Amino acid sequence: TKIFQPFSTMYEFDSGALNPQGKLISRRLSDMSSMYQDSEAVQALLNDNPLIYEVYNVEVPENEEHIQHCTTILYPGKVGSEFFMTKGHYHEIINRAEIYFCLKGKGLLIMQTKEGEFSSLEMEPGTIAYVPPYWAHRTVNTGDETFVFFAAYPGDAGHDYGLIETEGFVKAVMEQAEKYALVANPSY
Ligand code: PAN
Ligand code: ZN
Repeated sequence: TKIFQPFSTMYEFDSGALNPQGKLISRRLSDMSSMYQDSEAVQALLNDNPLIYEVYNVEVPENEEHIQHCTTILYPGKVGSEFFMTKGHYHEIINRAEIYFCLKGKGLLIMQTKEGEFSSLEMEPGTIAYVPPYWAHRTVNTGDETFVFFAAYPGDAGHDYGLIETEGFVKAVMEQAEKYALVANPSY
């Protein structure tokens, strides 16, 4: 057996970034334009193509021995009245769980199973959310500042975006009367 060397990473409290930054993933509106409800609002924003979120991912091997960990920085904003959000996914190995720890800002963690069960949890600094095995998960920035959370999950979990890309989530998170509302997604 090859022994892996211990190491640490610094979390930057102001920005939410990691140092060293690891593998950085950036997603703009054009990377997920079909996931928002209001296609006219999408078209109107596509020229600017806003940055919606970034993931700083500590690089460890993608196998069951290891624990993937990363921060997600989800910027504030809306597409029409739908809040900025992550793509969302099931794990490729669907029975792999995950822990989210909110560090900054506020948001909503929405989850669903393939049987159509739906659940949501509010996140604020200090909230530790548990995503159990079999639940797809997406985060939504429901505030007006940057929403940041740390995540840890089994090394071999993988990400399956396919079903979410075609069907979406059971509910969309929209702004209504200066609060958020969960609205049925007609294409689910
Ligand atoms: C998170 C997510 C991250 C970005 O680290 O991957 O927040 O969201 P999407 O992967 O849905 O674009 C996680 O759940 N990892 O398993
Ligand atoms: Zn995940």
